[in-house]
Amino acid sequence: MRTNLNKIQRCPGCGDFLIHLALKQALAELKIPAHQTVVVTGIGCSSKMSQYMDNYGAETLHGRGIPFATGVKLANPELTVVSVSGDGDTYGIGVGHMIHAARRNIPFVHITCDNQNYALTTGQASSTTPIGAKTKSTPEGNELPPMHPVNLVESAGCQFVKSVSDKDIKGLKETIKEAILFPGFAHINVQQSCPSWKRW
Ligand SMILES: Cc1ncc(C[n+]2csc(CCOP(=O)(O)OP(=O)(O)O)c2C)c(N)n1
Ligand code: SF4
Repeated sequence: MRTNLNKIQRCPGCGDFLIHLALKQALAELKIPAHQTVVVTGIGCSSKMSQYMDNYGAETLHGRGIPFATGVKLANPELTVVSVSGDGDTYGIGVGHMIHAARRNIPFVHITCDNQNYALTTGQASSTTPIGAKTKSTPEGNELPPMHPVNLVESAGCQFVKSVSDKDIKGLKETIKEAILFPGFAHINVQQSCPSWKRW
């Protein structure tokens, strides 16, 4: 939580508003006190979320939120630890950490805000960009097949993997609650809208 913050830096219509709201509501409905909650993020538009929550938080390095969250949970298993980052962060630069978190099954939640692009750096193609999508880095259309994150994380051993749309705010909130209560590593892939760059 940043105490000197007077503005949330997001574009109008960004799906991160909905994911942020669902996470806050889930924590409130489970009555988990702020001083027992840590939200860890990587770097990206979605990763700014740790600054905007009322609990403890850490905005770490690009792709490195998951190892940081693992360390927090190991150091104090009583804490509720939620890691949040984008698809570039989770399935690109940080994909190795995601696979090993799934294998280790340490009980914390990772939420991927999957807007199918690297948004903070102005919309380059990521691991989940569909074939044909025109982005800053693929002006003629993306030629690479997208990764299927749910299959990937499941095959690495994760026993709680769900995919939810940011538009299903109630479903997302309930899924986050289930994930927090799950006694192992839980991963939620949120299909996130990004009106500024995701135009496919
Ligand atoms: C090691 C490193 N490489 C590259 C960057 C530049 N960088 C900052 S944010 C970002 C993209 C973030 O995309 P994503 O994780 O999908 O999150 P989004 O912004 O879409 O929410 C990149 C490449 C960085 N900060 N650190
Ligand atoms: S660029 Fe996309 S992900 Fe980033 S704040 Fe704007 S709408 Fe949200």
